[in-house]
Amino acid sequence: MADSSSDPARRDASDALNDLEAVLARIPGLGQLTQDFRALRALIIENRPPRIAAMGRRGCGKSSIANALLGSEALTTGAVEDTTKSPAWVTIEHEGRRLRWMDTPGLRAGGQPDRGEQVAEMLANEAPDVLLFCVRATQVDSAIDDDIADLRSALAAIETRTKTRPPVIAVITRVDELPPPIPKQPPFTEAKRESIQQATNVLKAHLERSGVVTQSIHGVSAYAKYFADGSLAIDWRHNVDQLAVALFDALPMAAQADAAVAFEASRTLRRRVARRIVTGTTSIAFFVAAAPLPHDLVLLTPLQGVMVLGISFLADRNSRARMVAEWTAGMGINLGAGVAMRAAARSLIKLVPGFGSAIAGSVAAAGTWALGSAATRYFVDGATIDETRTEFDAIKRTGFSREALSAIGKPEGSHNEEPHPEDPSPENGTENGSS
Ligand SMILES: Nc1nc2c(ncn2[C@@H]2O[C@H](COP(=O)(O)OP(=O)(O)O)[C@@H](O)[C@H]2O)c(=O)[nH]1
Ligand SMILES: [Mg+2]
Repeated sequence: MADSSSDPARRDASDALNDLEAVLARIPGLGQLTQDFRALRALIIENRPPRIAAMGRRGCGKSSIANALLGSEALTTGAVEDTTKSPAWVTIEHEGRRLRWMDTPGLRAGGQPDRGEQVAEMLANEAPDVLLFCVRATQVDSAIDDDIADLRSALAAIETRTKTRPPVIAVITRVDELPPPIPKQPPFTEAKRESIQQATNVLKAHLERSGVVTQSIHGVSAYAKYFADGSLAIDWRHNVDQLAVALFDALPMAAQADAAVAFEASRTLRRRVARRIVTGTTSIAFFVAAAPLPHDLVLLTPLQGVMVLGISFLADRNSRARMVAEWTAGMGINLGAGVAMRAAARSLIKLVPGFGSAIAGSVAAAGTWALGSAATRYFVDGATIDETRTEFDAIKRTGFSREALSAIGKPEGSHNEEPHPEDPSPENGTENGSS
């Protein structure tokens, strides 16, 4: 995914949202949309790759976890790490799916006195969104106090310099190595699952005793091998999807869209990002149409353009350009054109509101919801353009679904909208941009 600054479509989308917010700033009640505007900006415009720092002893399987999440052999594994190499953040990328990753044996590993200082500095300079505390399944009870002490030092180093503490997710790695030895690969037997549960309890007790707060603990097997063409040769991954969801939930919103694309097992995550984009846009559309503004459509079109653009970013990288073209032809809605109408929206800023509304709020919301659902079906779920158009026409005919009605005006409550330390808190100004 390109940087927002270098991407004209994102710049246009940003302008469109700014203009729209400026128009709406004149109408009382905008405050209730602050969260929606913030979500759209975070998910569509400000998005960046998630920064994940994995800490754990050499060979515990940190790099394998990055590979398992991405679904490719992006990092070499099993290699004896070069202890003279400085710890560093790397961007790992597979077919346009990107993660910022730092893989470190910890502050005290390596036997070099300044190594810990280097690790602390890397962590503080580019604070991780999430810290993955990795412990090999067979070692949850062996010298674990040292590992936890190291984790605490890392957290303290980050907190001292950045004033925030990243969420910690604990990962018990290589769970396939727990008894019984057979079968080695998933699906695991009841006995193996019991061993995993036991290891989890042990680590949990150690963490609780030491007072380190972790969001969750996951027993994971990350073992996978790939053929030269990238296809899977052996896939013994276990629980990687669950870890991906936990990571996603722990991320600030600005990193969630990229994470949803990056994690291989991520259709549900991409669907969740799409859904948040659609509910946010629908709320704003409802407000626009219900407000005493003329020319609702002039305002709604760019807004819907931003929505579909954001959803299109969730498509597979390799097929996105083709899909955007097909969408334009098949749906008769040009992705670029909607956003380009912002010039018209801008002229409206000067108008004094006071006219009756051209369309009912519920109709505008229904149309927006239907369009967003269609875009999700097409760009995320992989429906064909014909299926998408047929469903879209059906929704337009039968009208507003109950689901759409209940989604209007409130952010999706079921999942984590709990702000990451990086997310601005709701009371931190309303960024109305009313100038
Ligand atoms: N059996 C098994 N082996 C694993 C698993 N994860 C990693 N490994 C192996 O453990 C070794 C070290 O893994 P690596 O990811 O390089 O560990 P790191 O040093 O922590 O980055 C490699 O040979 C991996 O293939 C796992 O879940 N199960
Ligand atoms: Mg490694």
